[in-house]
Amino acid sequence: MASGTALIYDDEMTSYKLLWDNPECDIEVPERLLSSYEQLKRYHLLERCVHVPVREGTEEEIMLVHSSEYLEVVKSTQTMNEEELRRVSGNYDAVYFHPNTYRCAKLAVGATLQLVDSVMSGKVCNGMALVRPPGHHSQRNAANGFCVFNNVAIAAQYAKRRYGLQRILIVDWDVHHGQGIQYVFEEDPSVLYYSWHRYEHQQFWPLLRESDYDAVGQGKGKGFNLNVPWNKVGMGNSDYLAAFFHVLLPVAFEFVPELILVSSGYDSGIGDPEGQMNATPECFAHLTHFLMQLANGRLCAVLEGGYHLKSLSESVCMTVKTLLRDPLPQISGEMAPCLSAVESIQNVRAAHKPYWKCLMYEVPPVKTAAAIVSKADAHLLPISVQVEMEMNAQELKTLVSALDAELVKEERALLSLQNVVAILDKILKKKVCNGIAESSLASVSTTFALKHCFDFGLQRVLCIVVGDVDLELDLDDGKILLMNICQKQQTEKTNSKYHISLNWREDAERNNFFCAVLGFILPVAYSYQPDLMIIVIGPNRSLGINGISLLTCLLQGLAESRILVVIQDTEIKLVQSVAKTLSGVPAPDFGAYAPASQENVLEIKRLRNQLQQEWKMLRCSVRDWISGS
Ligand code: Q9C
Ligand code: ZN
Repeated sequence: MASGTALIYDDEMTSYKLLWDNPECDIEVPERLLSSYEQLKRYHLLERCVHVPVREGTEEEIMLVHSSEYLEVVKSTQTMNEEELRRVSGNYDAVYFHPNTYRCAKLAVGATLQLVDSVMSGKVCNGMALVRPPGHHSQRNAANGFCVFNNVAIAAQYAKRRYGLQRILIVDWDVHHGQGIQYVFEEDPSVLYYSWHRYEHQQFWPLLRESDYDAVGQGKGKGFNLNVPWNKVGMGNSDYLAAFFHVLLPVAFEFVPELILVSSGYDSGIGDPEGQMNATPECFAHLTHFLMQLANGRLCAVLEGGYHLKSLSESVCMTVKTLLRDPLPQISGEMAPCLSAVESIQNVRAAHKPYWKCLMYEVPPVKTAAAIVSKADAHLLPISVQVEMEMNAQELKTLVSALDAELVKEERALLSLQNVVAILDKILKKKVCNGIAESSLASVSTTFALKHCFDFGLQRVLCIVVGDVDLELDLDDGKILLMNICQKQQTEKTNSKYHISLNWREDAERNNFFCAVLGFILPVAYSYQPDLMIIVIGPNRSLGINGISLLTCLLQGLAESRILVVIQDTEIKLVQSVAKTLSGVPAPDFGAYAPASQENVLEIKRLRNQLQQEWKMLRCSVRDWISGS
C-alpha cells in the first residue's frame, strides 16, 4: 500500500484579490493561503509532505463540469479593467473577479487534479491541495460564492474517466452548502455527495430550498445526495461527530468508495465569521481520521472556505498532521449533541431510509409537527413533537396568491394561515404524518387548507368541525365530507350525504362520547375512505378535551394517519393532549364508563337511520341490511 502525504500549493494562487469595496466578498483574501502555508512550516509538517507541483487545468478538464460559454466569460476577465470586472462580477452572487482570477482558477483545478493523480497512481496515499479560488459553489454556467471553477466536481469527473472509478465519495465539511457539487451529481449514483451546512430553516446563504435534508438526489441518483442542514449556529465537536457517526459513516461504509474527495472548508470551525460554529481544530483531525478508514486511505482534501485566519491555519494543520498519521489530539467539550443537531440527523436518516440498509430498520420518522402561537409553550409539548418555525412570509404569499388572489391582500387572514399552511405542507409532502396548528381564524384557514389539498391532488378530505366555525364550502362533489359536532339544535336542517350535523351535548362529568365515535363517526369515516382528515376546533365547543382526544386517537387508522388539527383559541391543555395522542402516546384515561344520555342515544339513532343508505358501514342489524340493499 502507498504511503506518504502530498501537499500541493503555489503562491501564485495568492496573486488575485478584491479591488473595490464590497463587504460581501472582503473576507476572501490571499492571506488565507499564506497563513495556512506558514503554519504548516511552523509545525514542521511541510517538510514531512511530498511536494507536488501545480499545473493549469486544461480547457477540456474544465469543461467536464462547465460550459464553453462560461469558460469564455471567465477567460475574458483576464484583460478587463476594474469597471468591466465589477460589471461581470455583478452578474453572479457573491463573486469578484481580478485580472489574475482566471489564471488562479486554472491552477486551482490543476492542483486538485495533480493531487488526484498522485493518490491514484500510488505515488502517495493521501494529500491536501491548498487552493484559491475555492470551487464548491460554482456551477455549469455560473460563478458563485467566491468560486469560479468547481475544483472538486471536476476532480470527480476526471477520476471517473481517467481511472474508471465507479464510486467516489465527496465529503463537504465547509459550513456552506456546496450546491454546485449537488447540481452536478444529483442524478449520478457513482458520486455520493455529503454536505453539512448552516441552514437556519433556509434563512442562511445561499438560501436554497434544495439544501434541506429531503434533497436526496434524483432519478438514478436517489439516495446519493446527503444534506445535513444545521438550523442553529454554535454547532460544535460533538454535533459534527454525531453527524459522522449517525449519517455519513454508516452510509459511506455501505457505499464502499474507491476514492474520497474532501471539500475541505474550515469556515465550519470556531471563530469563523461566516459559520458562527464552535468546532475546534482538533475536530478536523478526528473527521479526517474517520475518512482515512475508507477507500483504502485514498483521500484528497481540497481547500474551500475558511475566513478566520488563525482557526483556518490551525485546522489545516490538524488535517495534514492526521493525514501524516500522527496520533490524534484529544477532543474537547462535553460529548453530547444538541437537540437541534439531533433533529437534523434524525430527519436525514429518515429521508434516506429507503436507500440504505444501514438506516432501513429502527429510524422512527418524525410523526407529529406543531405550529403554535406562543413559542414559549413549546416545552410543554411531548419532546417527540417537532415544533415548526413560522413560514417564510414571501413563500406564504406566493403559495396563497396562486390559490386565492383576494385572500393574499388581507394581512390578518394571511397571518392566521401561516401555521396551518406550514403544517399542512409538511403533511402533504409526507415530511410528517400529522400535526397541530393554532390559527386565529379557523374558518379562513381551514377553507384555504381544503383548497390547498385539492390543488395538491387529494381526492377526499374528511373535515370534522367541533364548535362554531363557519365554513363556506361547496359540498356537492364529494371531495369533502363535512361533519359538524355542535350543540345547537338545528331541527329544520336536514343532513345530506356530504354535510352532516351531529348535535351532541357532552356530559361534563362523565365520558359518553364513545357511542357517537363508534356508532356513527367511525363507520361514516371508514365508508368514506379519506386521503386526509382535518379536525377543526372552534369556540363554544360541546366536547371536552377527552372527547377530542378520543376522536383523534381512533381516526388514526384512516388516511395513513394523516390528520391536521386546527385549533382556533389558544388553549395549551388541549394542544398538549392532542399532541400526545397524535404522537402515539396511548389514549388518555377516559375514566369510568358512563352510558350516553337518552338525548344523545336518540340523536345517533336518528342519524343512522337517515344516512345508512349512503354510508353502509352504519348498518348494524339485519333489518338495516335488508332495507338498504
Ligand atoms: N449576503 C465559500 O465559503 N456570502 N464561499 C454571501 C450574502 C457568501 C462562501 C452573503 C459566502 C460564500 C467557499
Ligand atoms: Zn464556505
